[in-house]
Amino acid sequence: MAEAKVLDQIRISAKEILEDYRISILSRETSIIGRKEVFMGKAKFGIFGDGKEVPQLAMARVFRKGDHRSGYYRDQTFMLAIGELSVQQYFAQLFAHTDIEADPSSAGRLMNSHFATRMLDEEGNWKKQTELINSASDISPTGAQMSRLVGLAYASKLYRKNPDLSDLTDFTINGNEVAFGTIGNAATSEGLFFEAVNAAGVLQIPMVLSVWDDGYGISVPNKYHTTKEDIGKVMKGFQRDKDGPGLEIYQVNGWDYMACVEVFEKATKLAREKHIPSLIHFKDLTQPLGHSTSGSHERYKSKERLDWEKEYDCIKKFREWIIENQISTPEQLDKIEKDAKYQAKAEKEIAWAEYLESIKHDQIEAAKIITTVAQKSRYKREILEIKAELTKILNPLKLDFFKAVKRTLILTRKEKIPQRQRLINWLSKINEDNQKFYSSHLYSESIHSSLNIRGVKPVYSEQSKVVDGREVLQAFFDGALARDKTVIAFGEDVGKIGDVNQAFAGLQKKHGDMRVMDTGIRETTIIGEGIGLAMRGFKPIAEIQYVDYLIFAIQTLSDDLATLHYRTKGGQKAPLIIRTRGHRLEGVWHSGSPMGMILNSMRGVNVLVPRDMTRAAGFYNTMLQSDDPALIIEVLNGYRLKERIPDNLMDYTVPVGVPEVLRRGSDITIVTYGAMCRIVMSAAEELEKIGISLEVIDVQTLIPFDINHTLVESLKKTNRIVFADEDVPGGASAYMMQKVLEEQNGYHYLDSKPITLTSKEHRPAYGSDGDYFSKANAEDVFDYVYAMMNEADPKRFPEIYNKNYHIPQWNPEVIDN
Ligand SMILES: Cc1ncc(C[n+]2csc(CCOP(=O)(O)OP(=O)(O)O)c2C)c(N)n1
Ligand SMILES: [Mg+2]
Repeated sequence: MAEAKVLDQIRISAKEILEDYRISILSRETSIIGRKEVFMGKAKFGIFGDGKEVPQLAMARVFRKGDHRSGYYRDQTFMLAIGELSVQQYFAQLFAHTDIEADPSSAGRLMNSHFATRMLDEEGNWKKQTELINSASDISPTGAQMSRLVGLAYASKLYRKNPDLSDLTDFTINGNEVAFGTIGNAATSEGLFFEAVNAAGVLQIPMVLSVWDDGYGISVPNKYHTTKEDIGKVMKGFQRDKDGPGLEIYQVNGWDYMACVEVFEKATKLAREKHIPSLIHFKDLTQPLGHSTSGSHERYKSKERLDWEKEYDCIKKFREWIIENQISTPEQLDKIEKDAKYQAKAEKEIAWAEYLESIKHDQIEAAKIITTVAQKSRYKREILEIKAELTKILNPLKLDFFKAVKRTLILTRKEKIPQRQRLINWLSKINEDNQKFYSSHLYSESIHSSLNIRGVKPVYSEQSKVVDGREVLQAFFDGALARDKTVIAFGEDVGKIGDVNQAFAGLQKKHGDMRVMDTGIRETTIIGEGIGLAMRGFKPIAEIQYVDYLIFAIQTLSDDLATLHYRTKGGQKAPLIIRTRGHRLEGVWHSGSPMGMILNSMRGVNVLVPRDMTRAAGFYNTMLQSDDPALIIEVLNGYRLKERIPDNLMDYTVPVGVPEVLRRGSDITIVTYGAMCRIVMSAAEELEKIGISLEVIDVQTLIPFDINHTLVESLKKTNRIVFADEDVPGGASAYMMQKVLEEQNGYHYLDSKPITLTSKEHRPAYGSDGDYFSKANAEDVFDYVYAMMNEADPKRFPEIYNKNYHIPQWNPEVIDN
């Protein structure tokens, strides 16, 4: 009777419960073995999902095809239960096996327990998500899964509310898809968590967010993380009630299987049917093996706590519950345990054997060739010692062989031994392989790569209208929204007023509030929203109001967006366009041009810096056809400058990686971008008057940068070069200099010291004078260029100032010393 009652209540058969139990044991055993493998030196680091098994089994019960997960490193039980991970694959990742088949989540690129499903086919196109279990790729920064979770859930809402999209059945069936989030208790202290939860409450989206609360974040107990030590309690203000919509907040003991199943059923029903978000606080979870392999939890947990954790281990409780309710017998459960443990061990062994096999071939080859070189070399003894050292290494890695080969080649560098060539060939093959294993897929490698989008020149006629720059963009965005129903735009003030500079003015009214939307002030979640939407088939244009405020979102941009394609080795992508504006206007927080910061943190995202709105429109058009993500920075003080709308506005594109020569000249090449183009051009006119001929080049795109190496061609002609921008000294100007002088071998052609002309180190001061004396201006360009000519030909270009007036970066006095 008792049995029937329980099973009736949760509508799960005894068989299913026992299968869940089996998976919980399989998962736990995987953790236990994994930890040992790390301690044996077979993997570098291990972090496991022990102590969180039971609620994850319950989550897997309600998760359907088409749904998405955005979680963190504790979710192995869920991934096993949902059938998207095998124990063997789990171990392949632990061992850093670089084969996609072996580790589909990351092809050995991520540390263990960073899960992902392969959402793209081999050509880089989306698979049919509605027929798949979808898991966004995990990242390590705590709480960072939250921002994209909002986008993954929001997509369902947009799909349901916009009937025009109902045929996009690869991504949605009536917006029924739920986005499941998971997060640790300690990570809820991150601003990302609160920002995303608030956004979910505002947007009313199908998000089911679980907090796995084990009382700790590494060694730090909840007392230091959470007000009242209870995140569920703290979140009560978000509870939907008579005052308005919000989230449904639940609190459940994570060791209580039945309660876990029930709560997921309730929360998921609300999400799927009504798009009401939930937060479920799973309390009283444990960490039987401690936080990770980095240290034991006995160091910081009291005996009482450790005893309690043993008592409340969720699997122990699950077993007790099964027996108590006569769903199975202890003997039967013992048998399940024994089989599951056996399976975990067997799969681990296969994973290890396959990993070894994958590197063995090259190693044997290297060892063989080293021996043949040794036979012919004067350094036979030393080389054989190198080889002997290799054989002493317990689990030799690729790098051990690589180093040994290099040492052998250095030793024999003066010898003419034919076998040396074989070693060199081996090195070059390994290098090539390793490029594929460790460095591919930073950018799209599909036919939709932005590098494949050809440039289409603007066409003008007598009918071409002359308008404010912002109207060029407005016309383009209008056309883009009309042309492609998956294009959407959102950000602070983007909806009703059409952004602070009016490029979307009237477009919400025309295309609807499911296409052009206002958001709250929450930059990092704006980006996350864009990532999630892009991962679900939209072409989002996410706006950050000023480039100065991009800093709030750098974490999401850098850790999530920029790494997504790389960290999944082409398994996932987010073709998101981020629109922002900057470079120059007023004061410390409205004039920034932190391009170096952006370039150094966002490799993996195109960084495009159009000098005017026509160029910007061309870049939007390029990127809307591409599957690379891009940041497009418009010139903040250019919206009211007059431009002509190209007649072919919707066809015209600006290619990425192709600089444009704005002015031909013969004395000095000046390389710049963005708002500086106009300034440099005006200085060039003044310089022309006194007989100095500037070649002005707008690089247009910083990532990718001058793919055809045209800048060095200009330098070959002028032999003098200046890199000018509005970043701090050593910022993007240094990046450009490295590209031209080092990558393009520009140093060969220099007759003068190469110069960077930048803003001051501090942020720009307010007002026109503050701007003038903080940022590079036309007079600075003139002075720097003139000083260069003065040094080259003092007779023709006598010094203008005396030695008391110092031109930074260019002071002949300093150079003479
Ligand atoms: C932004 C960030 N800060 C610090 C860390 C280091 N770190 C890794 S896990 C962790 C504790 C997380 O605890 P919790 O969120 O409770 O998850 P649990 O590991 O307990 O499941 C910390 C501090 C990190 N990964 N990311
Ligand atoms: Mg924790």
